[in-house]
Amino acid sequence: PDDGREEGVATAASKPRLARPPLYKVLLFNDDYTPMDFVVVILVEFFHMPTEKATQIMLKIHTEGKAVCGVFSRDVAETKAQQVNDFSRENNQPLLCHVEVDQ
Ligand code: TYC
Repeated sequence: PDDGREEGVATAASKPRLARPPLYKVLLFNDDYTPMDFVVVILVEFFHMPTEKATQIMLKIHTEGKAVCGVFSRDVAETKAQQVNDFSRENNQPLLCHVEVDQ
């Protein structure tokens, strides 16, 4: 969908402008082992969601297989996914967090 951002097109009448860098989605994936409460804690602590929204997103992942938890710059998205995966492994949970480019 059109997000209203200008393309980085230079014309004779305008200064060249750089297009804004792409955004990246951070997704969480369902599995059969990670406790629901653990996923809610992740969404509250790493994605700053209120508990009610975190619970809704966790149930969406549980029923649909995955959900977008946030959209960020590449650096922030990759750092967040790494922190979530590190935290999950430290707590012996298989929960998976991936980054993909926001089309
Ligand atoms: N399916 C898990 C269970 O039934 C809960 C779960 C939800 C796991 C979301 C991962 O990203 C996830 N305990």
